[in-house]
Amino acid sequence: MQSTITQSEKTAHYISLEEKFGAHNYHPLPVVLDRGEGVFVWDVDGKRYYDFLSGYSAVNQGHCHPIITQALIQQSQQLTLTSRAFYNSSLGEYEKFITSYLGYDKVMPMNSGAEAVETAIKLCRKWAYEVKGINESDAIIIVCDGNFHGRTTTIISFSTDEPSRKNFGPLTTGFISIPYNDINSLQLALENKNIAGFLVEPIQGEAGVLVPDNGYLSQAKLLCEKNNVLFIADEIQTGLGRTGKLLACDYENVRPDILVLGKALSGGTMPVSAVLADDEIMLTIKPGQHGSTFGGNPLSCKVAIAALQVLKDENLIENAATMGELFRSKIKEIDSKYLNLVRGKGLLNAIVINHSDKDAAWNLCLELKENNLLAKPTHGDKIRFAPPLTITKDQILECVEIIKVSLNILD
Ligand code: IF1
Repeated sequence: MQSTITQSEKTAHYISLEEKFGAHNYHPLPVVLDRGEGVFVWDVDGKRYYDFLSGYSAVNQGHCHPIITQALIQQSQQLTLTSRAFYNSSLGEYEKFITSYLGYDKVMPMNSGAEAVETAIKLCRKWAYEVKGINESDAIIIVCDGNFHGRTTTIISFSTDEPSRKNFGPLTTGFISIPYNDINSLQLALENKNIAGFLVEPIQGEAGVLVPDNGYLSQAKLLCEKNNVLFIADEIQTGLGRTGKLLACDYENVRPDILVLGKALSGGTMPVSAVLADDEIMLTIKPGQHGSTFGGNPLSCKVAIAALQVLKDENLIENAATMGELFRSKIKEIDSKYLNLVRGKGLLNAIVINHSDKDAAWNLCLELKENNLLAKPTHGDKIRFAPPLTITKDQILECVEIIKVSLNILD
């Protein structure tokens, strides 16, 4: 009893600090994390949890992966930042590594996901004016309803999510939004000769893990090719093994013209993002036209090489595919009237809760937390399940049991 009181006081202390001194742009679950290793995190009271959020899919390689951490430590003692005013001895090695890993001519290194999406948008526009020949300022990029690509002013300009956009205007123009997973809408939109690009998430994450129909991405890519429009894939969340392939686009053998990566590119250790494209596109941006203080810093480069190497060396992509299959099949076996459906690919999954109480998904997450599993609701009735890709079969089975037992709270 004594220790329970101390525990909650400790947790309350940290929460009150964030409440008082931090901006209120988040509404976290009431758990204060202090340590992580592999698929587990521990709170300040030493309670252990399965992490089914993985830093929004950034921690694909597992928390504090020793090889990634070692790369970080080693490079942090050698050289962390030069700026791009000078060359550094890690950047070229990294650029060679990641372009051959993903099969592109060139990479543009950035930091956050939103920054990389911004970069992709700028690249697409530059290409539209200087290669495709659209009149300046007329280029339009097609996006999809329900998209999530980040939080910058330009990116929220084409968000269809009201809280993301409202009262942040004036907004950036040059985008049109069409229904996701609707090839006819895309075909229609492409009749406009000023279309420069189609920006798409291969699976919509924020929308609640919406998996498009088989063939949607490959047909979309074909239409883009026909119309000389760039297919831009935001694989920030879906990429790097999360969905059971290196890229979610690989399921349909689609090679994006511009590929955007982030999150797991550093294994969750620091913000590292990247934009990949071939020369015709990438070389439209010349010195002085785009950049970033931290983009391509030696520390990020060494960390990203290690993070990518770990994915392959530990067969995490294959593991995500098999563990994902197992997870969905076991969840489907749960007999609960509140469990509407489970969907996803690899280890990017979500369940939809069917309950009259609009707080049911949140309450279920609180119960999951009590039972040592952390997940976060999205859009009220959906819960995303995305553990690190290092998770084992026994752990998946234990977690399904936790979810099954926790669902009883909804009765
Ligand atoms: C938050 C979701 C995940 C992304 C895709 C770009 C970015 C993200 C496909 C921007 C970021 C995060 C950020 C996060 C919530 C979140 C998220 F719920 F919105 F969908 F991951 F599941 N493209 N997604 O998913 O990357 O600039 O953040 O590095 O709290 O805003 P960033």
